Amino acid sequence: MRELFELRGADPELLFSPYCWRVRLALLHKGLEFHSRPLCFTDKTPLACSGQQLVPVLRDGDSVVHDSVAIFQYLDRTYPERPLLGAGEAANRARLLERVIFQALRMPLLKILVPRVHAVIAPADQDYFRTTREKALGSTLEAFADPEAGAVQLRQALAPLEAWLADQPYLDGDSAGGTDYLVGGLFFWAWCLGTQPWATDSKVGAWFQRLLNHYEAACGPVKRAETSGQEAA
Ligand SMILES: N[C@@H](CCC(=O)N[C@@H](CS)C(=O)NCC(=O)O)C(=O)O
Repeated sequence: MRELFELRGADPELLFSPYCWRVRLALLHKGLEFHSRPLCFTDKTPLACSGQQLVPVLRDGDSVVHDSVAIFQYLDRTYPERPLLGAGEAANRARLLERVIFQALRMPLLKILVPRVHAVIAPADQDYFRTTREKALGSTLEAFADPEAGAVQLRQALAPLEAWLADQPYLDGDSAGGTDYLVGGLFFWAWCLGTQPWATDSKVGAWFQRLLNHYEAACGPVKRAETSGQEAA
């Protein structure tokens, strides 16, 4: 049996972790079915098999793999058809690109999404989220959150992707691949939390819609948190 341990909100169907979305998209790309094991932030016991406390964790028969990029590499090694990252230099370049894009997009998105995450998680998770994130961010959640500044910074950070997608439908070319899922996970994070801090009619907006359509055609509608009115940039 194949199991994906992933993060859930108070609603068990609300899955919002960007790293877990990467793996969902990668498993779909490979055509591999799995059982979802949605966990709250503070529900760490099921992760003991992985020797660490973060999701995603993929259990595939006797193999237990954590970390989204390591899972991509595991999937490529174990199921070589339809490569995600490719081998050798290609895999290394994909990892580099993931780092660069991730660094650029994560902070702007966090400024937008931190209050949303706090709002959608179970009450028992809220203290844990606040304590761990305030320690990591070096400020209170309220002082850190700044959706307007985040949206401006995100638009700037998306400019290279916007230019890249002017010439091709996917980051990896004519069809979606590992780079699309590594980056796309961040967009699913925002989307599931009920926000859309990018313009629908941008190249990036159209690219995300293609990924979403593809996912929903195969797996059904993606659960989104209720919105409070703040929508597309
Ligand atoms: N580098 C890891 C990051 C994993 C990670 O940070 N996961 C978060 C969910 S978005 C987590 O498990 N957080 C649980 C916690 O903070 O206790 C990956 O790519 O999978």
